[in-house]
Amino acid sequence: MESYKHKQIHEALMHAHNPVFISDERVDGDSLGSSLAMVDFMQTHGKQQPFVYVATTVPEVYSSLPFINRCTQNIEIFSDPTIDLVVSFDCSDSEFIKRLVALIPGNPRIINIDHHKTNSLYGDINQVIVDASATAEVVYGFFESHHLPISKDAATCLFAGLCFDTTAFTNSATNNRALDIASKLILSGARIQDAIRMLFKNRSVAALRVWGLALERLHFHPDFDSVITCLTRKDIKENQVSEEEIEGLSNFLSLVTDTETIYVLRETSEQGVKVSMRSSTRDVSAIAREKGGGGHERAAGYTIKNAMLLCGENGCWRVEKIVGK
Ligand SMILES: [Mn+2]
Repeated sequence: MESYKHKQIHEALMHAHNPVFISDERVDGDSLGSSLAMVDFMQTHGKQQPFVYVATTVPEVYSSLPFINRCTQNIEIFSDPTIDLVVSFDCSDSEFIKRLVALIPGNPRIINIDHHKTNSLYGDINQVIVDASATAEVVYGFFESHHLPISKDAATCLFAGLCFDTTAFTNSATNNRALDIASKLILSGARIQDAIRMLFKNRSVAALRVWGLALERLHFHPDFDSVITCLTRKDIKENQVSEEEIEGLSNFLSLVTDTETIYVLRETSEQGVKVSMRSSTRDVSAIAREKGGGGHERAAGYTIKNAMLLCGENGCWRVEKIVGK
């Protein structure tokens, strides 16, 4: 089934006149790496390099990724009636894709390439492999099933995706296949130092200070039956760090703590509380799905709307709904 779908994807890409790629709403190493590797495929096969639509600015750390200049935040690209194919990468949220596709005057086919357990299979072709460690692994499978040589650029993109989603081959998403593919990508010339730098060497002192606040507040919370910590909008504002800079805190905590399940609660700029969960034993994607979020079995999240974080007299933090909303 998997290789049959790869064949269908290959045919659709080769026959498309004007395809557009879409990276997940949350732009990260995997959504970018997997979509840009596919841009390389298009170029190698004599096709025009498609645009990769990104919902937010591409973080500076990814600026060295090959084909990054194909990323655009210009939503106007969807008004082109000649678009006949849309390919989404690493995106489990069907609403996000449907909203964008609705802007296209024509009736394009949708290919959905992903590995999230919560993916609702919204595409005409759904290549969603939930035990893949990253969407980059699924895209690697595409190259492999067609015996396509992987260029240095494509290898670098795919390696960045794998490295991002496995937190440099340390988290529970790391499996034999991820390591096997990584070694093959290195043989194909992947620039591994670039990927490592993207992942780790990008925290400002201010961002680490905010992480410090989160470390101080770690405590066991009986309601969640987990260790939790939190960051308020004030913490983020006072230290002048972007939300993007504090992403990765939950990955870091789950890497270095000896607890099974960790929740990181963070006030968002839109009066909500974003809950990010990591667990080595529980299926947190089920909790996320129940609350309208998404993710993987061991790493998932959701947002509580119209809520804020409050610190009680006992030093324990709790989520408080904003009254009147
Ligand atoms: Mn991913």
